[in-house]
Amino acid sequence: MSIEIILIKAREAILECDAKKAVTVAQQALEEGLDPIEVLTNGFSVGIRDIGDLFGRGQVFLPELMMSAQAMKEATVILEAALQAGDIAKKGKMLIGTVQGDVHDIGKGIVVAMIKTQSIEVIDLGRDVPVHTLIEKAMEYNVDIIGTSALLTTTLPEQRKLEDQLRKLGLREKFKTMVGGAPCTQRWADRIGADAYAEDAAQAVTKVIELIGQKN
Ligand code: B1M
Repeated sequence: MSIEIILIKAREAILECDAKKAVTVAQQALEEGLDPIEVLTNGFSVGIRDIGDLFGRGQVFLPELMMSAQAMKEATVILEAALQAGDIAKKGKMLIGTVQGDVHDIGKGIVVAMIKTQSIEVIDLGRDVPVHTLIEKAMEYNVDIIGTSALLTTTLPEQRKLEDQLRKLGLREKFKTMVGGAPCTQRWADRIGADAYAEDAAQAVTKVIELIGQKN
């Protein structure tokens, strides 16, 4: 099956909220030797964003959105497993979490999977993570970078809270920070004083490597 057909089917599976189809398409993609990241980025992710737009316009409802998210997660697990793990803890360490009040973690999962392929250790605290936990764990694991993902305009201020809290505790210079998530922009990162912003998982990898270079 060609990459074009796989991408169409991947998008369809998410729009149809069909986890079984999503899993089959992910497996087919791997059997065909296709790039898992391309299938995630240009297939499944397009579907989840499209369903998000329909949700935003009131054309689908929360249960469908949740089923689509579940289908996306099941496909993601299969595709991520095919990514090269690489040797852990060679170049640096990063802590990452979705900010408090926010349960969106599909995109963060893709970012984590991509960064792990670069011999960078990633400690993923999951979702709905308070700022104080991010800081405590960053200290405990002595990481180089703290990354936060925010998908809601209402939770975006948590990224600013992290910057403020780090400054208040005199820890701002100890860590590099990176922000991401759909409502996030370079302008926002500049405004709050984050060290880096990444639009997608591929850019996140580039930025993380740059940040680690600046630390060493
Ligand atoms: Co929600 N949701 N959702 N949702 N959801 C959005 C974000 C929304 C835009 C949909 C819409 O209305 N059109 C809207 C937000 C509106 C706003 O704030 N402006 C919204 C809403 C309103 C809500 C609820 C409030 C709905 C409700 O309950 N009434 C609720 C909130 C719950 C909460 O968090 N407290 C809610 C719930 C959910 C589900 C649970 C059903 C599910 C999440 C499941 C999960 O993640 N486990 C869900 C989903 C799936 C979405 C959409 C459809 C898709 C998100 C996604 O996975 N995108 C989303 C619509 C959309 O995004 N267009 C939507 C695909 C993913 C690959 O992209 O996450 O952007 P993304 O990640 C990218 C980049 O952003 C970047 O790289 C990733 C990979 O390329 N990136 C980083 C992300 N993090 C990064 C970190 C980095 C660097 C880069 O460095 C640290």
